[in-house]
Amino acid sequence: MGKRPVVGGYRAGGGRASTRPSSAAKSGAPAGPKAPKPANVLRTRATKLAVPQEPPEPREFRHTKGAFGTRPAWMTPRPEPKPEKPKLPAPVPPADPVAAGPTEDRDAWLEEGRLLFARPCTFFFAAQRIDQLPEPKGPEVAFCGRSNVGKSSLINALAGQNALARVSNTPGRTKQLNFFDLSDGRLTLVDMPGYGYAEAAKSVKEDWQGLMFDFLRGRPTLKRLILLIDARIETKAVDFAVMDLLSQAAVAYQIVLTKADDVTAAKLEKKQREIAGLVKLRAAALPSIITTSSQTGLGIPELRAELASLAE
Ligand SMILES: Nc1nc2c(ncn2[C@@H]2O[C@H](COP(=O)(O)OP(=O)(O)OP(=O)(O)O)[C@@H](O)[C@H]2O)c(=O)[nH]1
Ligand SMILES: [Mg+2]
Repeated sequence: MGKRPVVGGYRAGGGRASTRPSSAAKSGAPAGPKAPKPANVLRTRATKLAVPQEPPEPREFRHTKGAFGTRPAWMTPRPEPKPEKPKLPAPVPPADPVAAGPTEDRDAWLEEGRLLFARPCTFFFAAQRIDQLPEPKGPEVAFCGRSNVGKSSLINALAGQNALARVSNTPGRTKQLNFFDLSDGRLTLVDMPGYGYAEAAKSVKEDWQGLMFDFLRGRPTLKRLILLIDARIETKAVDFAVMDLLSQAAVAYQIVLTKADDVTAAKLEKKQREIAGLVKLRAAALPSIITTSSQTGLGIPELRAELASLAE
């Protein structure tokens, strides 16, 4: 196909033909095939002016996993520095699980308890009414607390006998005042009916509780009441009511926590603190609390020693 003719500056068939002399013509160089450009020729104005610079520091390229997938660490906003926590007062040291007793000559103190309970402990009387009580013959200690708190079990553990007092899973097992003679009259232990037994008929509850309170109020030989509180559960309103009644009747009482084997160490400590706070507010309550388990024997030597201090 031949070249189209140029007419008045226009190529026939459209398109303007250039009338300018070619750069080759301007320089006087002979027109011919274009020479290849050297590879390092910078073509743009900006890049021609650009001053060659040091290559940037290589960025650390850690990836973090975020809500939108993995991204480099430098894209992740830095977390705000955490405000400093206000300093809390130093924690109160945990209550000694068996806080009773002296720190000096403790072994001698414990030995007194061991010797007392090494002697025979025998059941000798049951009273269902207040006018049936046995003649007082020596110092007495009564064990009182909610139904099922572990009163009978604790008496068995102290005496080192399994079946001295009747133990039962059914609350309300002990329905009378049971008297046990320890070491030929040196001390009498009294196992009391429990209070706060929700299932019991109202008349029955009144009988038991009436008996319990009449005994507490009118027994001159009663040296101390051991008030049992279940370490596993919250202290109930009825327990507070009994503490108030004991204060009114001016009966000295000591709180013993039971079933410590069946509670976590943290919960037990919380309970000990709670009870320690309670006894501080009640004049008739002894400040020392004994934590026990009839199953593991925790606190039993300490409770024996406490009771030995009341024996004749
Ligand atoms: N894990 C555990 N269970 C205990 C402990 N002491 C008593 N129990 C259990 O608690 C239940 C009630 O024990 P009891 O000794 O009969 O309680 P109580 O206070 O005499 O009860 P009432 O006579 O009904 O007022 C029984 O099933 C015992 O086995 C203890 O130290 N640890
Ligand atoms: Mg009982």
